[in-house]
Amino acid sequence: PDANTGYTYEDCKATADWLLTQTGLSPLVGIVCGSGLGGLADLLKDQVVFNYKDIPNFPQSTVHGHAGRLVFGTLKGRACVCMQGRFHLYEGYPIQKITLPMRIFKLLGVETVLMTNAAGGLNQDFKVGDVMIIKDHLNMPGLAGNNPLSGPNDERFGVRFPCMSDAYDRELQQLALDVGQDLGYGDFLREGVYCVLGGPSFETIAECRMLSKLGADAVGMSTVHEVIVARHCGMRVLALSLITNQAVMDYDSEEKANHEEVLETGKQRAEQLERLISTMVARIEHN
Ligand code: 6GU
Repeated sequence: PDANTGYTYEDCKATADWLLTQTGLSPLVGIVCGSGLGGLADLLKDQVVFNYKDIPNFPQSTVHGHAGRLVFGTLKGRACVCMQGRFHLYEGYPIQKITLPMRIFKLLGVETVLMTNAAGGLNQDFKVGDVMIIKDHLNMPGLAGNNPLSGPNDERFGVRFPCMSDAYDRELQQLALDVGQDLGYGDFLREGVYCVLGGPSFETIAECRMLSKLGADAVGMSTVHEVIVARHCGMRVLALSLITNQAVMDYDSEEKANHEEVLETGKQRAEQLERLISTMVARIEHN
């Protein structure tokens, strides 16, 4: 695979078949765990685990807070595959490499993808520890020409010009709200627009103000690329942002965004987020 053309369908098929021969499992649900939120993978029963470095074509995780493992198993009796650790633009990978696992999910038989991430809160009504159900996104790298679907299009995955106005599945958003209410999480569940940036530097104050004016409620460095590739090949998507810190919007503020705070908030809310997702998995319907 090269940076301009990405992986071919055959490359993806080879990786998926390699995994299928080893596990014999064809999960309907795929999960991608965000920074500090990988504990969910540990809840899977009857695990079959692969280190990313052992999977043909797979990139490696290089970020603290991201293990690099693909975990197969069952959650509430449902077969799942879970990425414990994801890939980011700022790690230096070509964008097609970051999103390769979505195509592997598809070829494994996954129909629904649940994603989490850690994000900075731009919406002034949000508090640290809030969980935002993503209803739409602003794709800053994409607007500037860095889209994971750039390059030749293979129709076996999807169409050349996929629609993104329905990127985030409405039914799954409603299910997340319902499950959240049932678990007593209503107080910290929010909805909003997620803005992705390339990172790894956090935003300046002026950038945060700009993003807020543009309609973003939270800002981060992941998820959107995966969502685009997942939607392109017809999987349903739900994505949740844990607001791990407030983006700094004010020149008087003493706050400084940092990765330690991101991981610390992750720890405090992780268990509830895990319960939210596993309860959703139990209630997701597949045809
Ligand atoms: Cl404040 N910004 C970005 N870009 N990503 C984040 C974050 C902030 N907090 C967690 N992830």
